[in-house]
Amino acid sequence: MDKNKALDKVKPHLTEHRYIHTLGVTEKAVELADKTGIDRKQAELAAIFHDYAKFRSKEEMRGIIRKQEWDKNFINYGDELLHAPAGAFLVNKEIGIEDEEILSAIFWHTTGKAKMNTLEKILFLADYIEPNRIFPGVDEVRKTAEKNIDHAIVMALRNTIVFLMKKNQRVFPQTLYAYNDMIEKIK
Ligand code: DGI
Ligand code: FE
Ligand code: FE
Repeated sequence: MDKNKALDKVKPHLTEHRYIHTLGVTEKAVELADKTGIDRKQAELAAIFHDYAKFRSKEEMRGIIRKQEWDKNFINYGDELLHAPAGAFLVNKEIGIEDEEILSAIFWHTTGKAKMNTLEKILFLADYIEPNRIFPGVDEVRKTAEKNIDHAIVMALRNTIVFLMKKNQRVFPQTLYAYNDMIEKIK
């Protein structure tokens, strides 16, 4: 699917703000794909559809996760997690994307996981550092990403884990596994 067709398809599902974020993630993901030598069209499509389910009802998303018998923790660890696995499902069913690597990158884009492949890493990081993001610490991660993508991912994971801890929220187990796995990689 070409870029403009994909953008036309995702746009009605997003707010203006979320669409602008999506354009930023797409730009970043393509840049990181070129840097790591992976397929830029694959990175582009994963980025365009990564937040496809963001505005679906929580009940619909929970229903999908239950029916697919996916990790119940996606339901138990905070509603923000629902749109990633639900999005992978809906992008496949409604848009017809069948590339398992794209679907997996969308599935894990919020939490990360242990042993991420390059596409999964790129989408996770692009979502965090795309140019429209403004939150404390993002510039430091952006600068680090210029030099070392794995280092930048560790920083993003650490920031997210600390952010959740400061709000007395639980951390999704795979996010901790992602951190443990990436920490070993940068040694
Ligand atoms: O959808 P976006 O806003 O672009 O970004 P995202 O998919 O990374 O979602 C960010 C939200 O997800 C943010 O509110 C923090 C939350 N989050 C990320 N990792 C975890 C998490 N929430 C919980 N409870 N546990 C996690 O491990
Ligand atoms: Fe998201
Ligand atoms: Fe996003």
